Amino acid sequence: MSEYMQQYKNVAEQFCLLGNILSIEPYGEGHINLTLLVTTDEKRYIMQKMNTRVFNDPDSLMANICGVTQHLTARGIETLNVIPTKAGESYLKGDECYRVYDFIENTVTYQKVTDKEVFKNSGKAFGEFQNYLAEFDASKLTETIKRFHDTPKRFADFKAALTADVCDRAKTCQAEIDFILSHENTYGIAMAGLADGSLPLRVTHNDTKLNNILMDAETNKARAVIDLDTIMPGSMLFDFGDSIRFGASTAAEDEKDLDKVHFDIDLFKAYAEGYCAAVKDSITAREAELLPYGSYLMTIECGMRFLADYLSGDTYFATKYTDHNLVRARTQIRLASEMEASFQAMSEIVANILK
Ligand code: ADP
Ligand code: GN1
Ligand code: MG
Repeated sequence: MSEYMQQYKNVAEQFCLLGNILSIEPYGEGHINLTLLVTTDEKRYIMQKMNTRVFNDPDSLMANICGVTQHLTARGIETLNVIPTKAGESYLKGDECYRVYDFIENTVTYQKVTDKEVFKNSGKAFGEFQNYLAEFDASKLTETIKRFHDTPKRFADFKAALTADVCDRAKTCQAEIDFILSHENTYGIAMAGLADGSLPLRVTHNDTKLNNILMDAETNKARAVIDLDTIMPGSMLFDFGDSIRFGASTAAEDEKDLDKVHFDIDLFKAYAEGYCAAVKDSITAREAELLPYGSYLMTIECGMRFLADYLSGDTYFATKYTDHNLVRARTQIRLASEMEASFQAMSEIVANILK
C-alpha cells in the first residue's frame, strides 16, 4: 500500500465516492493545495487537502466555489463538480480540511505552452469564463485573499520580507532585489484605475495560468477552467496578464537556465487573439490599452511574491528544492524586463485585433 494510500484512505472514505478505493497518489503541479488522485474500481476523483494557511476561511471559500460552479452548470458549462461528504457538507472540516471533485476525464493540463493553437484556445476559454462571471452576482462572493493583486501592497510585503531577511538570504539575490526595488514607480497603475473608476471592477478568476485549465485530450480545445479558489472582484488586466506571464514564455516558470527564458511575442499574439475575440463586446478602451501593462504587472508581481517567499524561508509556495522560489523569481524578472521592452509591439497587436 502506498504511503499516500495509508495516510488518506480514511479521509477519502468520508466522501460520497462510488466504488472501492484502489489507490491514492499525488497529482499535478499546483503550488498551493495538496492534490491527490483517488482511483476507485468505478471512477476517479481529485481530493485536495486545502491550504488553510493561505485560505483561512474555508467555509466562505467553498461557498464561493459552490456558487460559481452551480452558476456555470445551470448554463451547461463544464466545470468542477463538488462531491459532498457523507455528512452532506461541501468539504471535510477539521484541523485539516479536504474537498473532493470528480476527476474530469480525457483532459490534459500543460505546464508550458507547446502549441500556439492550444494557448489561443486557452485565451478564448478564459475570455468566455470572464463573460460567464460577468453574469454572476458579485455580492454573493467573499474575497478569499484580501488585496490579492494589489501590487503596491505586494511590494510592501516584499520590502517587509527583505527587511526581516529571516534566513539571511538577501545576500544571495541582490540583483533580483535591486530589480524589484527599482521598478516601484510602475506598480500602481491598475489599483489607481480601479480606485478612480477608469478601470471597471469585475468578477475575475485571478489565477489564470495554463495549468488551471483542462484541455480536451483529443481536440486540445478548452474543457474546463479549474482552480476556482481565487474568484473575486478584480480587473480584466489580472486575468489576461497572468495567462501571459505563464504562457507567453519560451520556458517553464522554474527554468534554471535563464538563456532559455524569453518573452515570446507570437505567443502573446495567439493568446490575445483568443481572449479578445471572447471579450470584444465588454472590454473597455482603457482595459485594451492596458493589456500589455497588465502582462508586465502580473509578471513582476509574481516575481516579487516568489522572491519575498524565498527571503521568508519558503512558507507560501510549495517548493521542491532549496532555491526553487529564487529560480522562479528569476524567470519572472527576465520576462518582465523583456516585456518592458516590448510594450509598443504588444500594443500594436492588441489594437489590430480589436480594430
Ligand atoms: P493548486 O491550487 O494547488 O494549484 P489546483 O486546483 O490547480 O491546485 O489543482 C492542481 C492540478 O490538479 C491542476 O493543475 C490539474 O492538473 C489537476 N486537477 C485539479 N482538479 C482537477 C479535476 N477536477 N480533474 C482533473 N484534473 C484536475
Ligand atoms: C499559485 O495555485 P496555483 O499553483 O495555481 C498562486 C498564484 C501564482 C502562481 C504562480 C492562491 O497558483 O497566485 O500566480 O502560484 N495562487 C495563490 O505559479 O497564491
Ligand atoms: Mg492551480
